[in-house]
Amino acid sequence: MVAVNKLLTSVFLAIVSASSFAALTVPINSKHATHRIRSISNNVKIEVYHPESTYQTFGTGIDHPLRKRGASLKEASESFVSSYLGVDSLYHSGFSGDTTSHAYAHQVINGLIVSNAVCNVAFNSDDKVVALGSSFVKPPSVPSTTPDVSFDDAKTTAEAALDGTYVSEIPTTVEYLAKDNGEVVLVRVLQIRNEAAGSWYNAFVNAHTNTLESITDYVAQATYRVLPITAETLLDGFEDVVDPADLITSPDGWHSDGTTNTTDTSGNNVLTYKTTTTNTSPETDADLVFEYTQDPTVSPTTAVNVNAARVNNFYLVNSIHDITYRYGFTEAAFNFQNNNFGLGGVGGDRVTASIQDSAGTNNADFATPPDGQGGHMRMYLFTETTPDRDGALENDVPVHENTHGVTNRMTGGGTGACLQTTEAGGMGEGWSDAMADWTEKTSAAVPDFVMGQYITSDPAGIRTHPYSTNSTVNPLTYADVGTLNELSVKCGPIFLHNIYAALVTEHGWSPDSRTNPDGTEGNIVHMHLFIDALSLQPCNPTFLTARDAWLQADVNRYGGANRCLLWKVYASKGLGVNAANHVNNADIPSDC
Ligand SMILES: *[C@@H]1O[C@H](CO)[C@@H](O)[C@H](O)[C@H]1NC(C)=O
Ligand SMILES: *[C@@H]1O[C@H](CO)[C@@H](O)[C@H](O)[C@H]1NC(C)=O
Ligand SMILES: [Ca+2]
Ligand SMILES: [Zn+2]
Repeated sequence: MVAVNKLLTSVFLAIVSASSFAALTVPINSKHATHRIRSISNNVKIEVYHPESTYQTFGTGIDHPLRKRGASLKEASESFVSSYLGVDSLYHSGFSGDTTSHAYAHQVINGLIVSNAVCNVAFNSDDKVVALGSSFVKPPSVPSTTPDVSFDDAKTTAEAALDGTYVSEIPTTVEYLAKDNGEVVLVRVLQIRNEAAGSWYNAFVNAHTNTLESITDYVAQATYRVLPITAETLLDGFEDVVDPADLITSPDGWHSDGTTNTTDTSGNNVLTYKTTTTNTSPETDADLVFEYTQDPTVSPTTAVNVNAARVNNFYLVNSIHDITYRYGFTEAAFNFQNNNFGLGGVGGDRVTASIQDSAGTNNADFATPPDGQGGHMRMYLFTETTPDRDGALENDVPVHENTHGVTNRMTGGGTGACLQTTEAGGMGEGWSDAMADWTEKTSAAVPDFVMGQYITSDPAGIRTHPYSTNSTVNPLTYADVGTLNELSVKCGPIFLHNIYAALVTEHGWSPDSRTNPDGTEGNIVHMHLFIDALSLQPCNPTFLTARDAWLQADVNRYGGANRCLLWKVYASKGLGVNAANHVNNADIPSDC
């Protein structure tokens, strides 16, 4: 989602000193890394829990029992986890990228998986283990594996509690669920969706007591906060882009699903529509010339403006598909495509993008169900100006939303369930902003980055601070994570903006970074580390484990060449070597 509370942070700003954070004492929210309160409706809230992940990275790697024996990812990861942690696990998904292979698994007790006790193991090209994340639990006792509650009764409970209907094409399962009191409970697991309301959950209903125990929320959730108006004229940045499809990453172009060609805003990666999924363009163009000039003087709902918005959104989602594919968000790495061309992963899951969605205003959201179920983007109108403005016409917004799909799919092995805690969700918001920051660069300059200034007609945009290397302009540090709600946890991209700046200063800038990931320039290095770290990091990462995943990604791909550069940036924002529990630390390794 893109909306944010600007007022909240003004409170702590008064006490933050950008230059000396050592003396700062902040209330610690110890639940940020493991819990999150989800609002189902105005009067229903549910606090979800994910056992804390431990995360170890191993530099150039450690041995595992089946190393160099041609074992499958499943065999290698299960045997390593068993020997290293003494825990039984069941492989869920995995893939091999260009520098690392990744396996994702669940803990197993009495033959049943524990839904929220997971692990991920990464192997380098030498078949050594380079990273292990795990949130395994040791319950004092374990309830019977036999449900007392029928599926129909659990379904009734879940549908009533979540105001939606069971998604019958997704098989229901019986699993264990770890609770924050150390117990595990037996649960029936089923998907519940309400398309009109835009809600989409995985529901965990206690199979002995028939109560809703927890949810996974697939939607990077919408809020409807109104933003301040300041008068400013509409920007006009439209230009014609000819044949933008990257035929390496979208081999049949953007207007084909591999079997059928289209002449509207639908293809293998995305279907963009207004109101109904068949409303993909009133004037389909056999020559694929989609030139609609936005008329900013009339309502966004005027036909020409609907078309301009639909085409722009289609262009952006395809572009993000193609760019992130180049850097590793492939079919096997759980991306969004209908036809996977036999390259792994589960297909049938292109993004559907609804523009000018009538469900809300002044926001946007993106739902990321597991691999094989389509991602769903909703873009709303922004009502702070006359006429209204269209979120689909400010590139920051669709890029931000689409990136929720990338980060939710790549973290934790395509489950869509691994950015669920407050801290991980907050970083998700940050990565989405950072992707927009990256895609909008046209030179080596690294100006401050502002999100959402067009839709709000506010030069300050929708975040509390611009992203800036200047700590007066953006004083947020790691310590702020402990005090803020997730919408305001924007420290992730603050680090990322500054890491980007440092990498470009060190290694230069490539104008071809969107299609050529092989260069050595800083913007290319940055996007490799960004994408690589997503698959490496544990389920529900914290700022600390996400940092460690970046450092390990640098070892895997660049032999650790950027280690000191990264540490210096992290330390400058409070995430130094001895940072912990949302208390800043500025230490860097002694050899840096
Ligand atoms: C579909 O489009 C592709 C690429 O634009 C083209 O090569 C192919 O011949 C088309 N297929 C059909 C059936 O028209
Ligand atoms: C940082 O921003 C402040 C406030 O805008 C400005 O006064 C200062 O000159 C900036 N510092 C640098 C190094 O640009
Ligand atoms: Ca897929
Ligand atoms: Zn968001």
